[in-house]
Amino acid sequence: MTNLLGYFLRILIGIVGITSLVTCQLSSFPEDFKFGIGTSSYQIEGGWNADGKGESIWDHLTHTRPESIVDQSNGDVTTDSYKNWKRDVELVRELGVDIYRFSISWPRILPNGYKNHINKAGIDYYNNIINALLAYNITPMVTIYHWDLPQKLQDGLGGWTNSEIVDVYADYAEVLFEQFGDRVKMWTTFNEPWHICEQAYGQHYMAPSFDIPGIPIYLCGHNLLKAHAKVYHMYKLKFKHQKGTIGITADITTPHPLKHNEHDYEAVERNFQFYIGWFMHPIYSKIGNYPKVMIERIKELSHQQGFSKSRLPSFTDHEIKLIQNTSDFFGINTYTSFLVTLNDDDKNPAKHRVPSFQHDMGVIETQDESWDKSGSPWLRVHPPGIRHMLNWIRKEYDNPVVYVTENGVSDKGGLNDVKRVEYFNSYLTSILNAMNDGCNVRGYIAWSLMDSYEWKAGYTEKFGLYHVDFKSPDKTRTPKMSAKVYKNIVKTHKVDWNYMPYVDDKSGTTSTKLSILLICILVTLNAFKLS
Ligand code: GBH
Repeated sequence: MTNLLGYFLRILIGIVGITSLVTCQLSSFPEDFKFGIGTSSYQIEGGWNADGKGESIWDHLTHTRPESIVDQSNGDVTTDSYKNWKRDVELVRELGVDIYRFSISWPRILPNGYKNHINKAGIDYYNNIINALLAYNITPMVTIYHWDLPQKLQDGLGGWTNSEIVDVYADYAEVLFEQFGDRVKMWTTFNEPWHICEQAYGQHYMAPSFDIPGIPIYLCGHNLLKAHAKVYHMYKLKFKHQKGTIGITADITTPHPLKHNEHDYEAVERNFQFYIGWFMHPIYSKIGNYPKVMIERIKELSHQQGFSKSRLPSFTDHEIKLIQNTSDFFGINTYTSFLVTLNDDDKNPAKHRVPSFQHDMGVIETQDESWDKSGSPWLRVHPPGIRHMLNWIRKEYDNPVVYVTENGVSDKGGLNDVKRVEYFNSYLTSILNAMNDGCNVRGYIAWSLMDSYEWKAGYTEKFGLYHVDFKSPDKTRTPKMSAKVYKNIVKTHKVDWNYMPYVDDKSGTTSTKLSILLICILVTLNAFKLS
């Protein structure tokens, strides 16, 4: 009897051993999966007024209202990538990635915003970067707009709230296709429309930092979608011969139900629609237009609030058709998750201002205190979120081609960034799970190449795989542990939990790993022998 029990126990342990070995095998990304690394112009370039560059809304905000930045800093110099671009291309190459995702500064190309004056030095700057990347066989993925609008367009037009911006943006994009399109084959029209509109016009957050909740944000979104579609069609017609792809990148903090009841599931769905759907429903859904829940809620609330029409503008049928199917890939940025519940009382101003985006959505967002903290107050580590989010996109939009265009975590500094390594491993594992669920994820772009200017948080939050010594004259870059691990992930197409060897003090780690392996092998062999 005891013999029999021992016999079964051994088989059981053997099975566990084999399964763990097999699951290791499955956790690898397909051969043609693309890995990349990302940055954005204002965050890394510096040279804010060098060689004819015009002022951007971020130059303006940080210069005129430095108190609105946590450490009163600005991006005047930051990592000085304007001067150090060669070094930065080398960093990208060191990582071995397929893609470098960076953005072009509109006022560096068109100092006044308009195409009547093109800044030659700006063109040269990006040409140099693009050519250097291609020489190393790295694909440039260019974001046309990552938040640094020419200040002249803000002052003169009211930025994204004026429909004039549609044509002006299209002119700017046309200059980029003309100048760089022979070599750049991956374009993104916008990085994070939600931030461009809600966080910039609806609250004092991103530049131009207006605090006019619930009204200009929807004008901004409307113009942005039209601008996106206009540029997409121009690219596909006039620049067809360039044979490139063009998409858009939205962002989301993945919502999960606070409690498992119908009420909170509705909050999850509404949250997805207000963040992702606002911009992606018009482009990706079969019926086009804004999500039904946004149209209905904003119309109803506007009416209750005494407005003569909905604060959410409406598209003509022609416009709806024009915006549909205008993205070759679905870009998504994500960092963290929310727990959500419905705001029971729609008229409850104590919870949300009236009117406002948050009040229109009618959802209360919190985070689980048990989720690991990062270097940013808004970012807690919750890896299952990304799988949940990718599956929502799969089901909602008929499984489009997806690129995770940003994902990463912040800390307060240091080279032994174990938490960042764990973050990448666990989020990538969650993406693999999503791919096993059937999600069509084709690429992953880690954020960010190096520590840089983190918008309102200034230099107080670090997202880089490379450390930047901002005090040194040449802004010295040094790889963190995460750079070495990510390099290995890119090379092997597998997550890498064996990162301890990258720590300077690695006493004991190799022997621990060897003993675990030995035990696994012995147990497996033993089970085989007995059976
Ligand atoms: C990305 O967007 C940006 O594309 C990138 O430039 C940036 O460096 C990266 O994130 C890291 O932040 O709770 O009110 O403080 C995500 C933008 C900006 C999302 C800050 C959360 C905090 C909102 N993030 N925001 S709040």
